[in-house]
Amino acid sequence: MEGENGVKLHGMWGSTYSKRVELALRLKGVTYEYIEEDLSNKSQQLLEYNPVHKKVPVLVHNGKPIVESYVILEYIDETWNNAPKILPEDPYERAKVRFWASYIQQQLFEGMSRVVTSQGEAQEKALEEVFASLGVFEEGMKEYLHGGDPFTNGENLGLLDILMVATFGPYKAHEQVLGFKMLDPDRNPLLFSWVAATNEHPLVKELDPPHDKLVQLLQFIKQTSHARSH
Ligand SMILES: N[C@@H](CCC(=O)N[C@@H](CS)C(=O)NCC(=O)O)C(=O)O
Repeated sequence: MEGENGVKLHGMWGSTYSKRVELALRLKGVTYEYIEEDLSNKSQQLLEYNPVHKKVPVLVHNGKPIVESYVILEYIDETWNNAPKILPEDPYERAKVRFWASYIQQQLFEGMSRVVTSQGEAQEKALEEVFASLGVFEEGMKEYLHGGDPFTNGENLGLLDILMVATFGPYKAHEQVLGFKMLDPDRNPLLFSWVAATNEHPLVKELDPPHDKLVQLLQFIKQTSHARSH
């Protein structure tokens, strides 16, 4: 059994959800032990720590598990209360950031997953929806991305930067697997330059999965979801 002290993270290298949590821990300067899970043969600890969903990421802090990436991000921000803060201090600003965080998850990430896992007409429809959502999001982010700061949190990564780069950071791998662009500099210049700048952040670079390995994983996800739907 794992010890009671310290911080441990059960994750998976290619998981956007795990990446969110790793970025937050590194941003706060928290030392943690990383445990890579084989999702086709999950560890006993993972099943015990997350009996409801049996998914990664799971953060274990002094022996206590915290699950669901978004919940973990807020836990990290509250527990390691040092700068940089991941969420704004002001309740109204925090509410707005949470609204957009949920938009990234529900409209962008889930929309993008539908594009990857569908084909033909269904894929075209899913893609149109993602394009429409990206347009709305581009407008919404104008409030945060102006005045020369690279990130929505100024010089530091904040919640929206973490979620956005975990979702769209590997856009080149997405393009290679799909054969078309979802994040297009002509259609979404602000979002594109934001993601490009975020990809250059040293912490993001540290966690960048190898492009070819990610392409293989995405191809596998695409193929297995197509096989299931036939
Ligand atoms: N809502 C969860 C989603 C986590 C999730 O879907 N994790 C995937 C890896 S990307 C997983 O563990 N899948 C294993 C399974 O479904 O059995 C979160 O935000 O943490």
